[in-house]
Amino acid sequence: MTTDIGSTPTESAQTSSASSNPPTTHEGIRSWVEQVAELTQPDRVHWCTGDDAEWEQLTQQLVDSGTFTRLNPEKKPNSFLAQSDPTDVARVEDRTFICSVDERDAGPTNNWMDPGEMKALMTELYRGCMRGRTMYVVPFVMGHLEAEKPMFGVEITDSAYVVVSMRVMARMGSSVLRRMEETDAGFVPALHSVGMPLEPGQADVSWPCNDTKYIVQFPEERAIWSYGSGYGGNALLGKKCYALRIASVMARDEGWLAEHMLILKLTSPQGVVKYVAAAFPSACGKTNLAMLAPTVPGWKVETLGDDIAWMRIGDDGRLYAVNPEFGFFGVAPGTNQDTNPNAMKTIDIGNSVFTNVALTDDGDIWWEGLENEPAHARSWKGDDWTPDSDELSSHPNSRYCTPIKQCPILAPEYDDPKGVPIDAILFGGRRKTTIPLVTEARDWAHGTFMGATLSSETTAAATGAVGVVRRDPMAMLPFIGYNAGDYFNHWIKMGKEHDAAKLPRIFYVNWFRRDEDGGFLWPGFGENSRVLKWVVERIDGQAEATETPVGHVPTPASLDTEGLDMTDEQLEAALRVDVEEWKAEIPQITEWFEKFGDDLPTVLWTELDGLKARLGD
Ligand code: GTP
Ligand code: SPV
Ligand code: MN
Repeated sequence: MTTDIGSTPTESAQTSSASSNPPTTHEGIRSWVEQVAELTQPDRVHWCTGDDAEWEQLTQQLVDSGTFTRLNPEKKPNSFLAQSDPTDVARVEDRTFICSVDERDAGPTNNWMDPGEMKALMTELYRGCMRGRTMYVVPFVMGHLEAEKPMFGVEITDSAYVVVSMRVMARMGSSVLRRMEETDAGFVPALHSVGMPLEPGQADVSWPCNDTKYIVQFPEERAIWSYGSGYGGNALLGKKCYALRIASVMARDEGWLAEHMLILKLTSPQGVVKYVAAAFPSACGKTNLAMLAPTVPGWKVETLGDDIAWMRIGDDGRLYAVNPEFGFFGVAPGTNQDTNPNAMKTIDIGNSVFTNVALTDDGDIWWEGLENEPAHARSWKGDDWTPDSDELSSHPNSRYCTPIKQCPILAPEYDDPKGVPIDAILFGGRRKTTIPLVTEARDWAHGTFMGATLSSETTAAATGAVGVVRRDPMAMLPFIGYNAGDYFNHWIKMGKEHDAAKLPRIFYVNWFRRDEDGGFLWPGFGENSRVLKWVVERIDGQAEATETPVGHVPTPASLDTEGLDMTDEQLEAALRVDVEEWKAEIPQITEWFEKFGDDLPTVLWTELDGLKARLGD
């Protein structure tokens, strides 16, 4: 490592005064870092190595500053709890912008501002915003470093919490920087600041952030500017900002797909392997399905990813998926030994960061739905909490951030840069009514229609109202980096330009349908393996289905219900296609499609006409 002229003897080789020589020969990175330092005026610049010593140093620093509480090492080794500012707990969709050159290219579903105007505005916000702080430079790669074309990024941030979390969530540090230098690689510049400079003598707070927030993507430039929030989806810029918003634009231009999907490997009792990708909106069950412990005997699930899939057509014409991430940033509440034993095993190994969950008196974490409810704990807000408290112990969008390599059922194919050939794509959402447990699309265009009209109740993963049904196309509403009409067209084109027989079959699932008393009709979690089994049997031409106006739905007998604790009536209700309920969807779908004007592929109008006709007018 190069010696920094400006560093004091006590500082590590990677930390320097802002003006000293950076430890890289990569001109593009050097000049960008210099430029940002000039604007934001940090006290120090730290080039992240990603090594253990750096982790030790930064986590200890976060403990000392009160951002982190070190958990009891006998319960959760090398793990930490962060309590955020109570206003900075989720993605901020109303503060998220796609600043394309033309407003038309952001489409009707994104916030837009002229890129020049946005840059002028944010430049003023960034001016001096890192005063009194350290500026961290995080070289990272989404996907494999050994990929044919590695997808590099550099995040500049003034948050050590972000650096530590990025180390869990993405491949980052010196090895990535070296590869970028060797190949003089291009990269996505991703600038982040919590937006809280410290004046001389001013004490820091445990979770610095700013009431003014901007999460901004510049799609043509492939650049990301984020300001004012420390929360995962707003601040770990490799994740939603890069791997979904910017990558979806790259994917459109280059003929592939960047999707909000889990990836799993399913092995039948006969040893037949299938790979499934599934898109459910935020906090609607991807992590849980990805790590499923099947209740159907003999079936095995292994995990490849729980949030993002990049999918490209391979030489054999099949659609191959890779998970560009390196960790899980999972919803904590509801996770337990019963619903997701594999997530529990993953976090129990340690090396994890928990945000906005409760701290037990013996230094462990707790959240709603976890076993062993404590008699007393410190809530996510730092208050005394007991089971009688009126408030939740944990924020509904509290999260665990944990290395994917610790997952006991991680599929070995995770390490293959080529990815896995996807056999089935599932779309799904949270709907109390209307949507059956599982429906198979008739073909790719119909599947695209299902995805494009996907609807779900909003969750705590984003700020704003919870429980409101909205269209969330392909579970990508907050993540499509361009005009959603063009995005639908891109999906349709994928089906037209490639051999349909080799593409995945498409299904629509709903684990969240309710009975009259408001209870879930379907037990979900491990029992979802019954639906996966039906999906595989459909692909192999073995399972029966009823042709309904909305697609192929299982006959009750075709679903494996051996040992399932459900009455025939309940099962029938979970599978029911209620023509009146569906007729009520039509005006909503029509209104949704009308938003896109001429940009909506006509095929989708044709699909809607077909649905209307089948429902009978
Ligand atoms: P993001 O990380 O926000 O993209 O979410 P995700 O799709 O990975 O959601 P996750 O799997 O973390 O699930 C969110 C919530 O849904 C948790 O509280 C789960 O307990 C609950 N959940 C997951 N699967 C099921 C299911 O099959 N049935 C029911 N009723 N709830 C489920
Ligand atoms: C989501 O909201 O879909 C998440 C969590 O996966 S975050 O990465 O914070 O956006
Ligand atoms: Mn997500």
